[in-house]
Amino acid sequence: FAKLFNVLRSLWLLVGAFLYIFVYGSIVLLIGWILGKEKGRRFVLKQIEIFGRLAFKLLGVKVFVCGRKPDVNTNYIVVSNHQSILDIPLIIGYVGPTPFIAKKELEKFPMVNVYLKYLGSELIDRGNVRQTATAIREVMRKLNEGYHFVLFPEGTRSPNGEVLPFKPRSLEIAFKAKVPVLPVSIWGNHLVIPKHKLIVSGNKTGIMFGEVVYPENFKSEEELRAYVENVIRQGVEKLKEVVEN
Ligand code: DD9
Repeated sequence: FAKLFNVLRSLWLLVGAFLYIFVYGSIVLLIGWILGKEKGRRFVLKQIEIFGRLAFKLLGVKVFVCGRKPDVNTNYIVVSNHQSILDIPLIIGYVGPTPFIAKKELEKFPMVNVYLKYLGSELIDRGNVRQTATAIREVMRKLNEGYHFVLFPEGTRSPNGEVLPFKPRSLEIAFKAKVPVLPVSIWGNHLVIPKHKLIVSGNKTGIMFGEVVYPENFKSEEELRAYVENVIRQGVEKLKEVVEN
């Protein structure tokens, strides 16, 4: 019976995602355009945040939120572990509608790519040195304008949810721009929609906020990276207990 339920949920994921992201998503963009620049942008961003939270409700997944998002009176970079495509709705729903620094491959997802761009995301083609340099310059420019960003320093989704080693230099942008880092730990999304699968299975997930980290307190990117990685790993361990019990 549980298997049948999961198959039905997976079908629902495909149909629901299409209706929500393509059909409703187009209507939202149209209303945003009609409302005009500022009012329209506020409306669309609110809808993106609502989508982030509703995605879990519609899939029948309970979200445990540990800790409160700390108040930071400047812009920051959200640094999170990465397990599943569901990390994107989880972050936009519970951290806020924030641009992503992500792999160029996400450009392939119709409509999602429109929304990623709408948020001001920078998609990086890691095989292309020149494009990467331009995208990083753009991130730096937007950080100076006060944008927040989300970054997944493992560089890929972890297949079993365990935190992968952070890629060397992955926190260089935060270190160079001296922008506070908001560590975020995720546990459970990899069970709901695992990497390379569209079968919905688990029904619990969680997100935990760590204390804000200030890059100016570190001598090098390596030191900052090791510290943040450790905070996120500890967060994941605590979350496992909350989500799995
Ligand atoms: C109102 C539909 C919102 C769809 C948002 C997709 C977000 C991807 C970043």
